Amino acid sequence: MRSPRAARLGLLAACACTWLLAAQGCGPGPGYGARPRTRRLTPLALKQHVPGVSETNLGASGRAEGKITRHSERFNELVCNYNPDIDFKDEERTKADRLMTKRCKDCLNKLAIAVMNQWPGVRLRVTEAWDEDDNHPSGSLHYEGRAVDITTSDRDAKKYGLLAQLAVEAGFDWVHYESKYHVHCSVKADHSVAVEKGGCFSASVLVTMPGGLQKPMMCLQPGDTVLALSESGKVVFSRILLFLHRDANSRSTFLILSTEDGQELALTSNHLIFVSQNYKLHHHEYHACFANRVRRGDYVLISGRDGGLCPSKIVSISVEERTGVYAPLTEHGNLFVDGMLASSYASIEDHRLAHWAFGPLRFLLGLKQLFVAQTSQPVDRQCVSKGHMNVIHNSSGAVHSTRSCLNEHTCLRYFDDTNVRVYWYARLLHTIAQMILNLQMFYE
Ligand SMILES: [Ca+2]
Repeated sequence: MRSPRAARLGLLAACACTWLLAAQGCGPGPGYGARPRTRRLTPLALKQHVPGVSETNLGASGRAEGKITRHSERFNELVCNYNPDIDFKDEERTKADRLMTKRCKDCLNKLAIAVMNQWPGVRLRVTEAWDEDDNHPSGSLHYEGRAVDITTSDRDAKKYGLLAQLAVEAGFDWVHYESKYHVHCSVKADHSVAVEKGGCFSASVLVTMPGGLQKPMMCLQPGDTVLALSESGKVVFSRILLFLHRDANSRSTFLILSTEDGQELALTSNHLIFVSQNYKLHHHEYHACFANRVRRGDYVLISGRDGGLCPSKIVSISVEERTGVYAPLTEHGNLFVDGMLASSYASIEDHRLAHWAFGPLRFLLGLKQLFVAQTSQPVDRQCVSKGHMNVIHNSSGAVHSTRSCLNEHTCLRYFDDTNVRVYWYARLLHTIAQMILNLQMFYE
């Protein structure tokens, strides 16, 4: 166990580093360390690997986590890939070449399509995936189903440099043109990716703007002010500083929390929300926990009609797949979403520590928004111009028509071009936090 003091000191060091990095640009961007999109395909050279660090580096596939055997508990982390567009060598006749982690399977399936597009009539071929026969050096990611060795179905070695580049594009976290006979690709552990993806709200959830207007999350912009809670427990308006994560196209599983008062909030299971197991009136008695810890009968805080706070009981929890993920960071580190008080933070189960660690960033962005003139916001005009005006007003009956109407229209199209995966500051803090904090604090 590391002490909270050590954790704070470590995160302070992280903040110091990020202050230096911030000088290089503190606006929303594609994310620190994110791989730039390559437009022209350049084949990898034999023995080249991308990225240029070692495979188990945090910036590539990350450390090995131990061998998985058929009898270990982690065996059920592996999935079988039955993609008919991929040839599996399966010389072991055990289907081991089809077994891999979910992330590995997703990348492989993407690559299979890219291969067919690149060379019509040629398919992707897997010669090795999960290894249960000790055929690799110790620490190999093949033992965890996180690595595959691939070729093309025609075994034309001249294609392998380009195949490696296609694998990079398909999202593998480390690709190595290892030998003239195959390309080796590997991925991060699924649970570490779930954390890195951040916790988010769905596109259609509503936030409350000044004047009582309600706006769908997908139309929200940095600089907008939304209903939030101050440290002293007052319901206030708080500025959106940026999006820690915004991706209109990403498909995720959301928990739908419904309260006895009719509110319904969709958020990912690793997002923090304030709850109490009992009916409590004071906001200090509500603690932030991962959404997947919320149980029926727990209480959340909702914004009352009189501008105050009131507890509301969770009466049902369901699961739904939705497209679009959004994580806005407000000045106060929280906001009311669909009337329920939720944190701006995710992945680490300590709202106060997260709010403190994001302090420097909030300060810088607060200054920036004060001094830089607000740019025009075409999306706002679009959202209210095409006949949506009637449904944005705050009336409980109008809420549903707002969602269905806006889903298909202009907001999504606008944000298609301005997606922010995970903001670089959040990504960096998370990497450093992984090194210094107790692992139990992380979402698994
Ligand atoms: Ca094999």
